[in-house]
Amino acid sequence: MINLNLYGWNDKLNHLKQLSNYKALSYGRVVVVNRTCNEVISENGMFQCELTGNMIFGKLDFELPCVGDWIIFQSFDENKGVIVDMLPRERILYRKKSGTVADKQAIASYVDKAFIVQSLDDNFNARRAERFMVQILEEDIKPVLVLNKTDLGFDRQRIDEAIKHITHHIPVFFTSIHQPQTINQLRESISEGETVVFVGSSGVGKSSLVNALCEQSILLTSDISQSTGKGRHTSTRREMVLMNGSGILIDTPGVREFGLAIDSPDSLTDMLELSDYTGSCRFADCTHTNEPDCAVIEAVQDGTLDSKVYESYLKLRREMWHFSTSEYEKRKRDKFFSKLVDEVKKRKASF
Ligand SMILES: Nc1nc2c(ncn2[C@@H]2O[C@H](COP(=O)(O)OP(=O)(O)O)[C@@H](O)[C@H]2O)c(=O)[nH]1
Ligand SMILES: [Mg+2]
Ligand SMILES: [Zn+2]
Repeated sequence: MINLNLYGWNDKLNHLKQLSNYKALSYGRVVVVNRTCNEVISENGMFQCELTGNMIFGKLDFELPCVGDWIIFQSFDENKGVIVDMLPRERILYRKKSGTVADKQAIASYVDKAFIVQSLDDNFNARRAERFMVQILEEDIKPVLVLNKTDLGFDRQRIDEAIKHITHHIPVFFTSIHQPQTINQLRESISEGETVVFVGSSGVGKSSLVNALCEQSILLTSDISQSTGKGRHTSTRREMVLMNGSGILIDTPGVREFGLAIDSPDSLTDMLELSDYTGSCRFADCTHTNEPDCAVIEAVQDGTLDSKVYESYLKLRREMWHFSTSEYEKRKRDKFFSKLVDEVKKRKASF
């Protein structure tokens, strides 16, 4: 019998399960999502589960089970099952689907912490760290900045300076897979039953860190190919692994484009430490773009506020606004479709 508490199962989830029509069936957590079937860890081991037509029909992509979801399934073989229900989702990490603007894709759910991994070479980018942090905080997930590959040598002062405005909201770890004590420190920050998702560009060392934290090679890393000298990208599927006596780690393939799939830009000023200034603008509804006596613009002008942080703020805000309008458009569209369905039903009934 597998103890699902180690995978994050708790009283609250158990209560939610009792509300399902299928409460008598088996339950488990999605570990890997494939096109046609999901791997689910349950009290009786791993099951390959398909989705019922009802589960798929009428659902948008991001509403389908993702890694981390808790689902209820009917088992029909020693290790096969059909997913019949999904517990209400919490703390989901979304990413913008490539090609479409507002469509989002669920990366992982029931996430407690997100490790934003960057490597201390050209990959280090304070703007990208801000972007990840903002979205993660919006989802009530704790962001953690993991700056990896310290062994390559880096300018600590420059890094500290670049991230000083966000460190109130985000703990920072400096790691190297070649320096075990840095991995131990990271491991100690993860508690039992806690779900940690790793995000960041491809090649920064996410899979290597997961392997190092688990003290075994569970995931494939993109080691430099002997023949071409180029790195290979091998972790194409999202994977969830259990750490000995500790948390649950979810690796993701490189997420280059992490869209802001949220629609409340208000907290942005707080996250980027602009609230100190926004309170002193002349107008209460100041947009901090072209108003007279705008304390934010003044702070940029006199150098107390880094102009890069200000630009980042404007950019993220624009994106959020864009998203909220498209969400609104989408809801309008959904309403239109459900009306259409109602009318078709009515017409059918009158035949
Ligand atoms: N020097 C150094 N290389 C690392 C470190 N962590 C990972 N790597 C290397 O970086 C490459 C990409 O690692 P991988 O874990 O596949 O990155 P991912 O794409 O983020 O999962 C591999 O060649 C790793 O061996 C580190 O701390 N220091
Ligand atoms: Mg990887
Ligand atoms: Zn202002």
